[in-house]
Amino acid sequence: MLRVTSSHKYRAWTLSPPTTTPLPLRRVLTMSIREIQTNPFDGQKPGTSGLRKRVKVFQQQNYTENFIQAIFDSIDAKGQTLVIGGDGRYFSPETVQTILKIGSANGVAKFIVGQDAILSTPAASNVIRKYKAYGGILLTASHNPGGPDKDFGIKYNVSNGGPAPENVTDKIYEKTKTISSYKIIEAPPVDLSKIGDTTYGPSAVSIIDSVADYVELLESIFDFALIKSFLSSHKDDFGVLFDGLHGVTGPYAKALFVKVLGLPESSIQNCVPLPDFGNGHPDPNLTYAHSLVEVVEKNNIVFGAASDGDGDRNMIYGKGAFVTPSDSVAIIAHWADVIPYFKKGGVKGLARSMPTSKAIDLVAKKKGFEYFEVPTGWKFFGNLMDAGRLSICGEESFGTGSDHIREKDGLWAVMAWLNILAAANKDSSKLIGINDLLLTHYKTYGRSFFSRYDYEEVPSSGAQALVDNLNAALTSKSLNNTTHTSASTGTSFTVAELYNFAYTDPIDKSVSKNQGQVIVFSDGSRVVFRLSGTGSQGATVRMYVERYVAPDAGEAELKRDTAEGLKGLIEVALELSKLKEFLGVDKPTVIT
Ligand code: VG1
Ligand code: CO
Repeated sequence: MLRVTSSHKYRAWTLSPPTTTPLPLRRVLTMSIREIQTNPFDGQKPGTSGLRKRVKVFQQQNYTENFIQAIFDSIDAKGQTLVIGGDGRYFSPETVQTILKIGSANGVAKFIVGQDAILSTPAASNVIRKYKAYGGILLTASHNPGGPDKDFGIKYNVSNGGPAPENVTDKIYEKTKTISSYKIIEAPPVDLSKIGDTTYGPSAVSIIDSVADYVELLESIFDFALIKSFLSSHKDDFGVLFDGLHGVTGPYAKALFVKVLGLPESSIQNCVPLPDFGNGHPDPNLTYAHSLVEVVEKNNIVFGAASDGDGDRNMIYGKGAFVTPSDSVAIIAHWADVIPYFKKGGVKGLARSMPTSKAIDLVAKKKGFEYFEVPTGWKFFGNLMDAGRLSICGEESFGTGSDHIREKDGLWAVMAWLNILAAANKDSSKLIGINDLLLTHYKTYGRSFFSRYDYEEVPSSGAQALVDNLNAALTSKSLNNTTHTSASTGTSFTVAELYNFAYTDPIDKSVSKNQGQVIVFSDGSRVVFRLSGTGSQGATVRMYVERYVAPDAGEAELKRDTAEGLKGLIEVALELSKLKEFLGVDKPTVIT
């Protein structure tokens, strides 16, 4: 039961009709604001990308309300416009109504909401920017599974369209620790399925088409005419398949691939968003996007791609060809000038998250671009973009994007690849595919073999012990100059340096410490250990390994299988971190 602290907090609202054109769906005219007493919940700390917990946790009485009120207590949204979007996962429609009620009580003037609570993360970023909103609340746990027993998430984005920076998320967390009440209006639910404007208590609500603005944005970036003519002249030897994994990108992909590019319906699959993602794991990697991999292999599809639950990740995968995200962003950076957006605006700078391979650094060096290494999480790219110093960036976790918005963008990356392949094939008599582009790139820049091992939902104590042990070696320098030899390959690696990554934002000088333990070897190879900030239960340890091979290593070496190329280094990394001992597990949950 809701408890009202005192009756004088009731306030009647009588709305005067809008002064301009009457809104078509005006319905709620009188409402009252109530103040409900509540108690703080532990652990409402936003992680790498918002607050993510099990749905059951969010369903506890006042849990979601507290967090939403904490957002409003940390920002000044009075009289402002706020965007609400998300991947449509289980518990989203209810939460949209909660945000409308609490947001309205906190003085939000206007809400822009994606139809059926759907706006992909990149589309929401675009809508915030395009309509000059104050910020947005995104209901998503991204690639985490959805459904009554799975995950939900709430993320706040600021006016540049990007995830709130740490000073804002820290403030929200502080508020959640002391919250004693939240404000709410009593109002009937808004029909999220009907596009149009309505008044809602003291506020206005605008339900918008989830797809239109985003398609228009991509049309302004890529050479669609070139892509279209390339695809139509290669109907027989260049099959395309996009897999939405039942996440939010379905309707966007349908608009782009079928309507705009004129590809057959069979070029998209799993493109109806489902609240539980069809009971799948909407994460575009070789393990979870098996629905894509199987069909691509079976039907000899040259160009396949998939996206995650909220549409900000991507995987590029063609028949016998897998592009690591670290290579993908480097290749897009190398080919940038075939993309009209960069041809016109130029490339201002490049960046990657710390664990991402250094492939993009090599492109920056060769082309004379400024480049940056930031901590994990897209929020760190925003300041650089706003300052006009960053155009293209990426993360090893299947995140690629540019300064067209302030989130990573799955379908943008897919279109970038199609644009590049269309341009590469322009004057070629033989079809140039994904592997041809990769090899040419390696022959120019060398190859950074890269892989990530995830140990999901391990005991937090074991994860902490692993980190503590590395920190101890860091302080005592006990690992420095030690040489480790892989038993199976016989390769030796000597530790040159061990450090804990910290970042000072070049624009606002804010400092983010403790971003992962990095072991650098004398041959330039790297191993990074990091605790995940997006897991919803227990701890997840990530181990990232990278080994560079120079362009002149020879074709056989450059084309080697990733697992082969990294075998020795992985063995050494596991041995010197004592990972298996600390975590009590033998094998990673996922290898990407
Ligand atoms: C993971 C990835 C990180 C990414 C984040 C959000 O974070 O490693 O690169 O930015 O997910 O992506 P972590 O802290 O679990 O390693 V998404 O698509 O979940 O918004
Ligand atoms: Co995502």
